[in-house]
Amino acid sequence: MSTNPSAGASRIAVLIPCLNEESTVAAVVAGFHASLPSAEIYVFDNNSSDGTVAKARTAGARVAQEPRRGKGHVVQSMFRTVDADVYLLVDGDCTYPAEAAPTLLEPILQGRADMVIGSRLHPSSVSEFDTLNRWGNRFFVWLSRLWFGIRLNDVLSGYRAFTRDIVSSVTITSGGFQVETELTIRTARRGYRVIEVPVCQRARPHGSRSKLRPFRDGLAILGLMWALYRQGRDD
Ligand SMILES: Nc1nc2c(ncn2[C@@H]2O[C@H](COP(=O)(O)OP(=O)(O)O)[C@@H](O)[C@H]2O)c(=O)[nH]1
Ligand SMILES: [Mg+2]
Repeated sequence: MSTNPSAGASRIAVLIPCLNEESTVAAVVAGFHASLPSAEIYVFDNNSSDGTVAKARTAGARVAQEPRRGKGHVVQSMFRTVDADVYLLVDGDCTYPAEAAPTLLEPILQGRADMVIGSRLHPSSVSEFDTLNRWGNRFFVWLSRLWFGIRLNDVLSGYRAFTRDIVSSVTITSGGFQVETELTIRTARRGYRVIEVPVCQRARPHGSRSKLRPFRDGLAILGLMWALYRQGRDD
């Protein structure tokens, strides 16, 4: 069930979904070049209307295009097309610390975990959430425990590391922002070892806008969880 790639030989892929992130993508790519010098960095764009693609390329990322809009479609495309031993998924909005990348990867490289979630709601994290987001996250954490027995502090984090084994065996069907929840639940209930490390999340810089629409996307996450709950364990 688990892979144990030796740290030195592992090919690491940093996966960054981006839609109109021209103000931050270059800093994100540079941050991961600095914290993981041997990693290959991929930006997955959805036909952004701003300068995201040019900035990502100039910063040294490989840029891929996904025609179907939505973060989930982009993650499906990443899973299909990027070949690596270990994967690190992160937002392109400069809200997650690139310096934490080695801490997320270490348990995987040492063979102690299959997925490591950067938890913004860990007791020792200091994260800048708006109130709706914080309570939404708490609700989904509570529901994950109730319906799936998942004991984590943050099931929706966009910052996480995982193995090649997970990429090849966990099926993602979500097209939008349900993707993190689906990845967490399907991975945990297949018996993979999912752990958390605390990360601190900054607010988006001024002028940069979240693509999340809290009510619509919150309902979609609830719908996905209900479908997985009804479906049971045999997937
Ligand atoms: N390629 C692509 N990236 C997306 C899409 N929607 C969101 N993203 C990216 O996914 C990441 C997470 O989205 P974000 O708006 O930060 O959501 P939040 O962190 O929940 O506020 C960001 O890097 C976005 O640019 C999409 O439709 N296509
Ligand atoms: Mg974000």
